[in-house]
Amino acid sequence: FNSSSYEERAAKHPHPVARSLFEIMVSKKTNLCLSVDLTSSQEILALTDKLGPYICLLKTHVDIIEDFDPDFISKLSELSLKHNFLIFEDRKFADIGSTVIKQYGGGIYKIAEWVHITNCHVLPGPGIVDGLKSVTRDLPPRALLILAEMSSKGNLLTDEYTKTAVEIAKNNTDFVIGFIAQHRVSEPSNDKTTASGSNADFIIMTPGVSLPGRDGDSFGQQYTNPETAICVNGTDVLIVGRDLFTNPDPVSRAKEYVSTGWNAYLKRINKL
Ligand code: UP6
Repeated sequence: FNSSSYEERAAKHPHPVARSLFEIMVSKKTNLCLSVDLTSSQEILALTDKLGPYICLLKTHVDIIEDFDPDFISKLSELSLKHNFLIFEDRKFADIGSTVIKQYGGGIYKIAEWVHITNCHVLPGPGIVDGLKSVTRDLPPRALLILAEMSSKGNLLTDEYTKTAVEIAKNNTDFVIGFIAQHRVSEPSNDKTTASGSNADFIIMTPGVSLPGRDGDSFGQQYTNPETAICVNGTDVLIVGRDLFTNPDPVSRAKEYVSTGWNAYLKRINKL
């Protein structure tokens, strides 16, 4: 697996969003992403302010918010500066290029304007990536993750699908910085003679992560523990939702994820 440190990867990475994510991870010593799947904007802001010091990334599902208004965006953006984390809207775009252009750049949410990272399925083919990329042309640096694998039981993302997703990512390294996946689906290659982008250092982010005790839910979610995710499966960022936001003491729980996740990372890079 990728045994380079986040520092080394930050120093070499050509994409500014990947660089800032690695730099945040190093300076805060955390690889935790909070998936703040709450439906009230007040609750989201309050929990984000509490857990902000422990996370490198905040993952949102902005379309589940019941009382969404543009003021929420400015408050969330202020929190991202105050606590130094990036924002990832888990929009899972899945339509043709010309439609995702409007979904990403327009509507009520105007996701591209305030979100550093978003994600998409590549089910429609590479045109979805071209469409999304075209929205970011005049914006500050923006990045995309491709869904290469899913955590849910019976999902249809076959090995062949995952391979194609990796190929699409390699052809778009000016925008795609990594994958939502359960494993390290692509390693940087040492072979300098291969096609452009094949040396890309993709960031793996894994949802369906929980400390022992949570086995799944009644709708097919499956969980891996943080150590396995990092040391065995080679992930870089742990995405945790319900085990944090339904916890009566989310700060203590977040600290457990931070220390477990960071120690597992140090073990992987042979620094522990
Ligand atoms: N998510 C998954 N699995 C995937 C992709 N995304 O669970 O393969 C997202 C869900 C949710 C979060 O949409 O926001 O990650 C997981 O939440 P949980 O920790 O509460 O299960």
